[in-house]
Amino acid sequence: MPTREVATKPYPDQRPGTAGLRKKVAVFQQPHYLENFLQSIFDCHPSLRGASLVIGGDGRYHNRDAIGTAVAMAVANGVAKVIIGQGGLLTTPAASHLIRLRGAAGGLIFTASHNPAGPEGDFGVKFNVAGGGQADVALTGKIHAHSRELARYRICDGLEIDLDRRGTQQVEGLEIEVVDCVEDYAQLMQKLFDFERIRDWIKRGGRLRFDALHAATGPYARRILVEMLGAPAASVVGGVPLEDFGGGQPDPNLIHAKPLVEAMMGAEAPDFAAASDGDGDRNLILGRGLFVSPGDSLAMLTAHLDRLPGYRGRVHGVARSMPTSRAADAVAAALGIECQQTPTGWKFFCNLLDAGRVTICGEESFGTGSDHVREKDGLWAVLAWLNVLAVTGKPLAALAAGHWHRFGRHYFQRHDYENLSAAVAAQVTSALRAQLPDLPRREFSGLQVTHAEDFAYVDPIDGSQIEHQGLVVTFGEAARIVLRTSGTGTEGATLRLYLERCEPRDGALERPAAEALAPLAAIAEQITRIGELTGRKNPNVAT
Ligand code: G16
Repeated sequence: MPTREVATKPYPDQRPGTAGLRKKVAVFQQPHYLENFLQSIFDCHPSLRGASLVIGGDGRYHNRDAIGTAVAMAVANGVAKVIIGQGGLLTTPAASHLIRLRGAAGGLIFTASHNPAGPEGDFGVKFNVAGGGQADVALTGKIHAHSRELARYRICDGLEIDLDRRGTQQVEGLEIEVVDCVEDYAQLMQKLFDFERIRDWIKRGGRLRFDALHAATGPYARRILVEMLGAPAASVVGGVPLEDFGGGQPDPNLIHAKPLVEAMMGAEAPDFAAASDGDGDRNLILGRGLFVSPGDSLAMLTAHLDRLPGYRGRVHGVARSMPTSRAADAVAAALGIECQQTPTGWKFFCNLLDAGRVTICGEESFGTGSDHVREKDGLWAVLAWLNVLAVTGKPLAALAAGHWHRFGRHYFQRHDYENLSAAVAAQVTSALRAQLPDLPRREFSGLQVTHAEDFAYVDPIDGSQIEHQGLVVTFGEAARIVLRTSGTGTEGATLRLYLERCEPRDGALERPAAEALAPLAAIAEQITRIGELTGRKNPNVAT
């Protein structure tokens, strides 16, 4: 089969964001666009030559075409073997696991995560390296710079692969192995969690519901929750992956998973419910009448982790992204373990995980995971919670109440101001940045600013540094306001305002978050003037 060199022009917009490259489908469908970016990866990561590459995606529109292109370019760029999830499906955490399991030199995951899909929707590429983590900032910077200079890419013509047939095919010196997308991942979960106890919890009447939102986790949830753990088939909803995710947005939060949230507030609610996103790395956790915020979920799982088989006697530390609430810090202090604060982006956890400094990590953006892979993992969080429910025998609401009575409650909300012009977003950010030096010791409605900073991070393992990762105004242990620009949007700029207020353990612990945070939201407006400067009365989304 002939390998060709094709002339291409540079695409200056191929700058990877928080997790890979994300654009509208139409942008990816431009001639040579995807090829250009992939060639840049092959050129900047030469260890792929002669090695294995894992390929999969979340099943969204354009997934199969993109996989075809990636395989044709892998042959032409000297990759020895590609391992592909059957039907082109692999969740991001399952891909991370496969990379580790097979000693692959990298992985391509075609997904735009929780963004909408379909011809009018979004598409994306995540590039992970050996060890299973996302490419670091230095490598993505190199890939971007190279993509701007690239003049030619290499591709093999006339390649036909059957993505639906499991097994090995040999093409032009390239071995193509199509694997069951669930099998290896399910085996890993069995090692970490007490399946026997969860099965027993279900047998004794524990009821659960999981909404895969018609995205990649459907086959995983059906196999693990239904076939292996014995939950009734109807426990998994939205379990069939669709190219447009059924027209919905697979964003597991209070807005996009509203039907599930509402069901959990009703009289017929099961004991536990959860949802995941397009590529299966995010999670939403609900108990009967209760939404567990991601920061609380991280804190509570950290507190119970030692009781789960895969983690007994080896909980070394916890890490959270900077905007995530400080609920986990309180648990770490009580357990006497390390607690790290990193910039937003799962890749910043990887060095800490590799070094064994932290065992569990989490982000406010509905991401939780551990050192079992190098990505956040939606179904892992679901199974961890089911295991906690099974070993404690307590309802989720009782566990949460007990936790808050012990540690206090970190009320948390994120307000998103979407699709702003870049100029307006920059104006809000620079106005706050300019004020930072004057904020300490100022008082706002009884809360005193103790610290204000433009968050910078020095990686404790490799010493790499990064600046401007969000503006933080801290009111001691009592509260924080954080402002940062999203790195995952595909339209205009999105500003995120994060509000965190810690209610002491003898305080009002059972209030709705919006109510508990209303005074802090008013202070945030006074300090940032985000509503005034953007001309938006309210954020587009508050989660
Ligand atoms: C990606 C990263 C996450 C990060 C999130 C933040 O998530 O993998 O680590 O927390 O983006 O997004 P933003 O920059 O918009 O706040 P995902 O699930 O979209 O791949």
